[in-house]
Amino acid sequence: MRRTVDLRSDTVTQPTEEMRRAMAAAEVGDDGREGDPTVRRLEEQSAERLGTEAAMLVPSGTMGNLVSLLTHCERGDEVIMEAEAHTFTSEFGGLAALGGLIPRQVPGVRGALRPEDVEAAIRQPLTARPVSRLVCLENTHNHAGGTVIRREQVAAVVAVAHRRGLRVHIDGARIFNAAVALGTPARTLVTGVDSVTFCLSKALSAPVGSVVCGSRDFIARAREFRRMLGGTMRQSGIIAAAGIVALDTMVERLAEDHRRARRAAERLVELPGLRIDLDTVQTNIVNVDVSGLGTTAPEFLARAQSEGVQALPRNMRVVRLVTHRHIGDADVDYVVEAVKRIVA
Ligand code: TLP
Repeated sequence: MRRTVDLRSDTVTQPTEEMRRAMAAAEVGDDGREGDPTVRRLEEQSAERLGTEAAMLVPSGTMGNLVSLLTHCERGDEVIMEAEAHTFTSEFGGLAALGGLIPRQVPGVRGALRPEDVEAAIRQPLTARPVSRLVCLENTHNHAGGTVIRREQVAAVVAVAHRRGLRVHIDGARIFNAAVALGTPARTLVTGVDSVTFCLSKALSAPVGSVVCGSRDFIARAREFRRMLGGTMRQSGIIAAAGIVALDTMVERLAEDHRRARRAAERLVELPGLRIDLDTVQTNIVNVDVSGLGTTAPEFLARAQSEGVQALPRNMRVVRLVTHRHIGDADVDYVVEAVKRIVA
């Protein structure tokens, strides 16, 4: 039977009933003045989970990353990041346009920066050179296909960066996917880093919100940049209430999304003309290269859409499939059958 399966992103997840109830009942205050008690609770809980001194709610992952970069850097500074980092490819160049920062793209291995490549990219402090100030990591790495960065890999980059006087920020939009996939607490994956942004509004199913975590001093300064960017909200406990439910109830179940992504990938890779690097299918994202079909990703997706399957192109050759809370086993079966018809 025909159905609609939305694999465009885990951002399409709807808030749960429990989130809606918590939002309706939330105790709130003016977060731009004396503070909002529910936001404070979310921030304390987030700091505790990520093992940092403090945390701050922001409206989006994009703002969380930008605020963090602005807080760490001065205009003209250079920020080392993986070549396909979301902050570089998909945040409208905000770091350069709004922060005056220079992105230095370093190709990684399945999304992970190698410490020796980071070291080589750090500039010697000479006259007229930009100052290498910050290294950004992304975990999981969206473009590489939701790949995880292990704690040793993070620690190795942190060691190089700190030895050379640079700070480290993690775009952890999907850090809990990484934590669940590795069976490692999120706080262990960010040990030693100077700041982290994670998102409540993706696979964790909250309607809005991301959280920036760091030291007390870092967060105090970040609050000024959040206000500058218009990200200081008022009775935002309404949003935070859903975020608390997300952290309490939505983390462990991410394993189901990972299992379904894997199941989809293992079956799709059997079909002629489709290429998937199964080693990259570690969490809830599957990159499918459709160029072997003699078609482009947008053409393939138009066919998929007519079968009720929605997804987004990564580029002209690669389609991205994202599993999430609204995708069940029957949806995976349906997608595989629909793709079989397209391939045929
Ligand atoms: N990613 C979104 C879109 O690209 C908008 C998606 O569907 O995957 N870091 C990473 C690694 C992300 O994947 C995203 C969003 C962000 C930051 C930005 O978060 P938002 O959309 O909350 O600004």
